[in-house]
Amino acid sequence: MNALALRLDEAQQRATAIEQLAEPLNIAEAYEVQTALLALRLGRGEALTGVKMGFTSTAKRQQMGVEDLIFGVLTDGMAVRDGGTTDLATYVHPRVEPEVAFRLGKTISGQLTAEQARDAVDAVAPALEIIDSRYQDFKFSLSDVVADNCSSAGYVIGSWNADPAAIENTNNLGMVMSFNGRQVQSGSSAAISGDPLQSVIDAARLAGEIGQELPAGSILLAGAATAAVPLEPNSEVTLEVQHLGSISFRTEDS
Ligand code: OOG
Ligand code: MG
Repeated sequence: MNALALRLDEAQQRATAIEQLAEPLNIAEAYEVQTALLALRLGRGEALTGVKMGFTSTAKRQQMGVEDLIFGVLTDGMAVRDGGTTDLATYVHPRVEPEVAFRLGKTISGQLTAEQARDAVDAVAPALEIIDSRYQDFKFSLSDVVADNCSSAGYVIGSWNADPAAIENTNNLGMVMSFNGRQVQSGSSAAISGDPLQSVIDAARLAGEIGQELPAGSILLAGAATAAVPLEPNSEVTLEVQHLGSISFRTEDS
């Protein structure tokens, strides 16, 4: 299992794709590889900042041909500052997705009611996720992508909004993502499992299933509202989320 984590870690660090796994893993084994990958990042001095949900929208499930919800981990080494720049040479074949992020005010794990999930969130923000499969052609099975930490590569979070009304009303916000002012995706936060808050419930359940908890202070990326779009060099990527504001980052290619 660790050998697999080392291969995926090296692929990420060298920004070079590897072949799909020859031996199929079961989901529990795939999450073990993900945990080993995180240990390698922590060993390099990175800190865990949160988790992300994946395949929460029909658009994403159709784009990637997979059916189940997945979750991955985020570290400070993946954070891109709002208004900052990221170098495309550090990724294999990066794509970007429009998302919503929550910040947890309470530690959660296992089954939560909708009310408990809402209560565990202390702020909400617009977010962009940069995903980058370490597999050739961005192709994978469900367990392959889980082992690859669900393609996690980068994320940008906007200003946190702690207004209880904002947290309560994330279920139908208009979202527009643009490259250099040209709209590339638009949709609604309703595409994220009907309501992005559902991702808090699902993340707590999935963490509980593998004996983990999501600590207070964690960031939770709720999942993409639309299909992902390949990043292009020298672009300004912006996301505008109704009521929550806009965020952006620039791409360069060294
Ligand atoms: C897996 C990551 C999916 C999302 O928001 O649905 C994801 C992938 O598509 O490579 O982050
Ligand atoms: Mg995502």
